[in-house]
Amino acid sequence: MKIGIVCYPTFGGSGVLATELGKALAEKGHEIHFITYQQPVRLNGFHTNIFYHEVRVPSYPLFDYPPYELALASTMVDVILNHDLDLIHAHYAIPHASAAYTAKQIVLQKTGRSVPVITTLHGTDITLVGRDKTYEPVVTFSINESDAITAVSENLKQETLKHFEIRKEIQVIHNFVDVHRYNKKPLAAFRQVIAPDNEKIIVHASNFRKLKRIDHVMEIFKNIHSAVPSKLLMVGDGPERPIAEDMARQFGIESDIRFLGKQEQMEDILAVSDLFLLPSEYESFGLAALEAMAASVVVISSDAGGLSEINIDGVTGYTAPVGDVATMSQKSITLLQDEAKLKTLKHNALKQAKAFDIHHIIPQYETLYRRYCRTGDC
Ligand code: GMT
Repeated sequence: MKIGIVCYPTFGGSGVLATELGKALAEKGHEIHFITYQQPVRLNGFHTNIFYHEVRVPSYPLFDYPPYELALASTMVDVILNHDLDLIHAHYAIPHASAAYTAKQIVLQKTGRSVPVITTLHGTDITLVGRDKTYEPVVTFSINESDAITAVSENLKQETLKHFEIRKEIQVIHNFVDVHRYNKKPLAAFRQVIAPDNEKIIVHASNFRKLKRIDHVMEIFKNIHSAVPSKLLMVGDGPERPIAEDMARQFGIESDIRFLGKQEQMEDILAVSDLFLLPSEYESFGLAALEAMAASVVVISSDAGGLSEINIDGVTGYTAPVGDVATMSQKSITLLQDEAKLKTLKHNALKQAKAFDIHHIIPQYETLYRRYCRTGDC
């Protein structure tokens, strides 16, 4: 099939997921057209079945706010017509689902063909931004006008139904991970540089927004550090980073924390890590946690949103209510002091990640796409 994927090209989970989906579909012989304002970060290397169409927003002195959504819709029309796309898969409702709706109407008027639009809801498009009165009517409308809607967790499906008037079925297709890619041997030299005295390695990765509770990451690590020789790797960047760096200095543990910034080779970092901390206020799914589990890293997380659908308390890691820093710290310490238990949970984490392996999930998207393809075409 010829599929247009519209997504954010950044390090955020929705963009990562959409890019990995496109790459996997291309491997299976589909023709994939990414339509976005920048080359997606995970779209590296050449593939004969992958095309990238950059959305350019011409700037005019009149525009205080460049109309990205219009440029996106026009680019989508162009790509649909010139490449005869079978369908558009929009990741993240704002503004992708509404731009896809506009493009669909234009193509319908021009050619009489109704191009199916599938919208995948990822999280903050529903729980934060989408619920804002400024956007809500457009979000509700464009979700309802999508031919199919998917959500990345059962929790996100329920949140969507609770807060929006949705008249259509929402199918849950969980996020996925390529276990083969993450389940790799640790690089001994890298571990040696990070933890020369064989300290435990704790890691956190996110966009450092308030919702990620970076302050709790720092407090949990302070507690772990006081009981177990350990190092903390902070991967990513965002508004809370200066606060975290300040906290590290206040706690006097700055020499045992490395802020690595945005990283593309997460698998190498995870391969040397023992625990992944994700105390977020909300996660629709927590793709970063699943990637950690695929690298046999035990996850200590909050139980918010869809996190409990992947991180099973006491089995693959531990969960605690948002803000319960004491429990998250205590569970981490007890586990790090018990090698046998740590080994068991690492094993369980990998086993659980395998249930979300890319090879199980891609066929679910393909089955969905086939429901909307042109008669006899696929
Ligand atoms: O978590 C973020 O801030 C990024 C955000 C995004 O839209 O890229 O991630 C959301 O989508 C991911 C992929 O489906 C999920 O794994 C994240 O849990 C979700 N984030 C939130 O719900 C806060």
